[in-house]
Amino acid sequence: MLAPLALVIANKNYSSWSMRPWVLLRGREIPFRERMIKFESQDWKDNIAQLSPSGLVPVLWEGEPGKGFATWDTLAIAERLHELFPGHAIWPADSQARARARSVAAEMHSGLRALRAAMPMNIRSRYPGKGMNEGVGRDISRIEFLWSDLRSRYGRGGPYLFGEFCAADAFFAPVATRLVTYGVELKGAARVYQQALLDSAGVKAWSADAVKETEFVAEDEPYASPRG
Ligand SMILES: N[C@@H](CCC(=O)N[C@@H](CS)C(=O)NCC(=O)O)C(=O)O
Repeated sequence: MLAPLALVIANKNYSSWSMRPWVLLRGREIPFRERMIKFESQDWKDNIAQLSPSGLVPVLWEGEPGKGFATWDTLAIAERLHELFPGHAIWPADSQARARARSVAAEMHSGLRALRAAMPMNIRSRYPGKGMNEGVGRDISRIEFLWSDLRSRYGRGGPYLFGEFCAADAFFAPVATRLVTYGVELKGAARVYQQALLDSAGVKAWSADAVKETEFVAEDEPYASPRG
């Protein structure tokens, strides 16, 4: 029998990597409990070594966090969920669609770096116009192309990239919120998809928690006015 799942995550306002498997588990209706370990907290200092083999979040635990079996790094977590829950459509059923979904999730994971660097996730804040530069503009054009291309090729069965909500959507969830934070407006099918992603059950639930958080993490706040 499968041990109960626990996902170790950090602050919902800031931790884009934590958001991905969390919205995937919610989106595919897989029960789990969360163990939040906030950035820069005493809890982090005391417990991160036990809760995360890599020292980073997220980590999926089968069984008690820190004692059961760990899978870390978002791509590995998606693959582990695919193996553990073959009936939950973590990736699309069609082989080519599945390969394409994995390609774009991997591209998000290792690429789109200008966007990730200049527009850090910050769900509760609004910084329209901040963070834009040439590289970010290129990344946004790439996202706009990918989203509308995938929707037209694979999206007939529902509002998401491959129809039903899958791991590829989860990988792009923090991009959808970043575009809101930094006031970037997409066009056409990409914009419609962005809204569907923001309205999806998992993203809504995560964001509702994120806006209530009050911790300020300076490293993730390049555009905030100094506090004091
Ligand atoms: N490639 C990793 C990235 C994980 C990552 O960078 N997580 C950040 C939080 S969003 C983290 O744990 N930062 C803490 C630190 O750098 O000490 C993944 O896909 O899970």
